Amino acid sequence: MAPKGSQLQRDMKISDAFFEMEISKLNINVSQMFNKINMSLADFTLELSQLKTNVSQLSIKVAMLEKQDVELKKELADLRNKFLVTNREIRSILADLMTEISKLKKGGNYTEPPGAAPGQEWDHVAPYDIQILQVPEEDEDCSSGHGPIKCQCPAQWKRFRQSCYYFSSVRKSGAEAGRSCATNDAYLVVINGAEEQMFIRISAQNTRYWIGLNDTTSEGDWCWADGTDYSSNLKFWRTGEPNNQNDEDCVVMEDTGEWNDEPCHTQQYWICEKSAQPLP
Ligand code: 2F8
Ligand code: CA
Repeated sequence: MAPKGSQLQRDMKISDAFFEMEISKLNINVSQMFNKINMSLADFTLELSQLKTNVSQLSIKVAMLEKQDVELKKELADLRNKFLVTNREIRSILADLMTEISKLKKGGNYTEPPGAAPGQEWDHVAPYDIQILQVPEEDEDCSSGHGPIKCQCPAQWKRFRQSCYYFSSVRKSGAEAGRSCATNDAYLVVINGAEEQMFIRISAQNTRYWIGLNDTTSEGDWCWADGTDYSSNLKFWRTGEPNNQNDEDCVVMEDTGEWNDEPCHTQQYWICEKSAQPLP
C-alpha cells in the first residue's frame, strides 16, 4: 500500500494540471472575448465616426434648408403683397371703367356699337370682375378709430368692405322683402359704387334679386332704401330702363347685373344689407 503522502501529492498534481488546463482554457476564452470586444469597438468607433460625419452633413443641409425656407417665405409674402396691390389696382380700374360707362349712359352719350346686344357694355368688365373678386376679402377695420378691430357679419351673411349682405333663398314681393330685411335690422341693398355693384353681381350668381331702389311714393322719383341720394349716386340701369312698363316701382338686379324696374307685387329673391360690426 502506497504511503498516504505520495497519493496526496499525486492527487494534488492532477488537480494542479486540471486547474492549469482550465485556466489556460479560460485565458484563451478571455483573450478571444477581448479580441471580439476590440473588433466590435473598432467597428463601433468607425460607425460612430461615420454617424458624426452624417450628422454634420445633415446639420449643414438642415441649416441650408432653413435659410431657403426663410427666403422662400419672404419671397411668398412679397409676391402676395404685390398680387394684392395689383388686384386692388385692377379692381379700381374696373370700377373707374364701370363708373365712366354709367356716367356716359346717364348723360345719354353712350351708344352701343351696331349689332351689340343691350347691356353689352358691361361685357367689357364682366370677365375680369369675377376673377378679381375671387381674391379673399381683406380684413376690414371696424374700430372707428380706436385701433384695428376686425369687422364681422352674422352667420349666413357675406361681408364686403364694412357691410354685411344676406341673399335670400325664397322669393317675396318687393314690400315683403323690405320688411324681411327690417326684421333683421337691415334694408334692401343700396349700391353706392362700382365695386359694390361688382360684388353684388358676382355674388348673385346669375339670379335676379330685389335691390333697395323704388319710386313707390312718386313715379320717377327714385329713392334708395337708406336715404342715399339717387341723382348723385351711380346707376347701372339696363339700356332702355327704367321704363315703368305695366306700373313698375321696384327694382331687380338682372342676371347680367343691370337694373330693371319691375312691378313690386312680383315674387323675387332679395338682398339685405346692414353695417358690419366690430369683433367683440
Ligand atoms: O325688357 C323690357 C321689359 O321686359 C319685361 O316686360 C316685358 C319686364 N317686366 C317683367 O319682367 C315683369 C320689364 O320690366 C322690362 O322693362
Ligand atoms: Ca322695366
